[in-house]
Amino acid sequence: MTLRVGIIGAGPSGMAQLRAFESARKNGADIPSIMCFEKQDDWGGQWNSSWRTGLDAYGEPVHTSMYRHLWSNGPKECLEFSDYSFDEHFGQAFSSFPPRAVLFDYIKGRVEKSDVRKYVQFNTVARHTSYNPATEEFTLTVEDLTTGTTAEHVFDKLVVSTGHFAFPAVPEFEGINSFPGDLLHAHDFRGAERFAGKNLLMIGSSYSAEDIGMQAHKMGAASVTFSYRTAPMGFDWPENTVERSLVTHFEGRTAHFLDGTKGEFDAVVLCTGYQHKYPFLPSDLSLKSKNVLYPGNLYKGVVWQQNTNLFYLGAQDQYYTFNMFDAQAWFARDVMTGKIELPSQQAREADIQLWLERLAALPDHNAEADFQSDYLRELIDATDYPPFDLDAVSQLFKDWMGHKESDILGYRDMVHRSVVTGTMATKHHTRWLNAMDDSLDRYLNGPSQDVDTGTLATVTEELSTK
Ligand code: FAD
Ligand code: NA7
Repeated sequence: MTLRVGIIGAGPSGMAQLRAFESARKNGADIPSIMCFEKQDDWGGQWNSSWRTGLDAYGEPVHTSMYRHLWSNGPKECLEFSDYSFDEHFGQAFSSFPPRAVLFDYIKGRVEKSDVRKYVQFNTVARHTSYNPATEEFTLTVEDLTTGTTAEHVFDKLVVSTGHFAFPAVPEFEGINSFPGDLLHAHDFRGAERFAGKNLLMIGSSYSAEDIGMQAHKMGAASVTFSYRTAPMGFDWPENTVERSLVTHFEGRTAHFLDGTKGEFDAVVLCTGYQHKYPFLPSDLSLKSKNVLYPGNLYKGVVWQQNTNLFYLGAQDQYYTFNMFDAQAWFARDVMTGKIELPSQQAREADIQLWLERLAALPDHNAEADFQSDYLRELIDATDYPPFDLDAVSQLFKDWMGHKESDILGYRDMVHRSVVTGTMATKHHTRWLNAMDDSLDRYLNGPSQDVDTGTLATVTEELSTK
């Protein structure tokens, strides 16, 4: 009987799984019967952003945490698909840190050309899963959100690619209940225009805090204060930006910090990360993890230890993104089809422990980038995913982190070379700090496109950098 594969989620990870099977089919392999379920009305996951917060039109939790004015926070050359380059998709060179719409277009382009949309049922949410060990079958209950109709599907293999930046982690702080200003989690942040002229407090010290804080600065916030739990980010911040220790409590608009200082704020953004949450899975199949580079219980970061018919994609914290999901999807595909034979449970456990020990000993961010590069190397070596120079990408990550150290507002103006095509990115026509129109057209076609909508300052900046 043909193998039956179910894929939950059609974000970049689920799209990678579809592409992996399509690539095998093109190479002459018989591929399984595939069904993919996506709760939104389009694919792209986080990149398919929305103005909505809270619940969507069907009363489902809004998935995306992305916002207007989001530009790639790492060089595009670090996430490029090795089987579908930026050159192939866009036919022109451009800068290294494109806005969301450009990357959304890129990831969609590859799967649109692969004719895999037919496998995806959109507006369909995974509700419940059960596994029958006797028959080794999953029964997945899904709901068509447009009709409210549920259906059951039976699969031999199940791929969980629902992401892990959609369910916010929201801690409690004494007195926060009475804070009279704007109060939100990063998940519900959609744009920093509302913070112009405001004194803003960001709790957290990772990507969301840094980027939303600098978005607010870009949009004219009066001040930005970061509050860290473990360690400050330590960047050379612009004026009116400071880092403080953790908030101990609030009194009205006043936040008190552990170091005894205090400040008055108009708005608070909780940039306190996300929870791994898989409400459609029973607890014995559900990954419990913090946001780490190597979650335990997944062999090669992909295969569920106690049930090797279950696969997770993209469950790691991410230096690499799209190309890592590819490497994982190719690996998962080959395990599913038997091309890769799994070692014993004990050997798999020993392998997981080796990675966890190495993770625990990583001294700094540079070592983390090398760690994830080595992880990709293992996956890619095991499959026919087109290899690319992982050491060169690791160096790109290190260069990028160095640029952030020297200029947190200017690192997105730097350019990097593709390891896939050798193409050097071109300097963007507008410095990130002055770029207010994030559309694909304006990004690719330049300032002349929006003279009538851009501010005078923006146009002047564009002309002076030409
Ligand atoms: P997701 O993109 O989260 O996609 C998961 C999909 O599963 C979604 O389409 C969702 O609707 C669907 N789904 C969820 N639950 C169900 C269900 N029960 N039933 C059916 N479907 C379901 N990466 C970068 O490379 N560069 C960046 O600049 C960058 N910026 C980021 C900024 C933010 C604010 C966030 C949150 C992430 C950012 N990332 C960035 C990382 C991003 O997570 C990855 O690029 C990528 O989107 C992860 O893909 P995924 O498919 O694993 O998960
Ligand atoms: P991350 O990278 O998981 O970081 C979460 C941050 O939140 C981190 O600095 C944590 O501090 C902090 N945190 C968590 N819980 C608390 C509490 N209780 N109090 C104070 N601070 C806390 O999430 P991000 O949202 O920044 O990034 C996720 C993705 O979105 C990422 O891939 C980006 O590309 C965009 P810690 O250092 O653990 O003490």
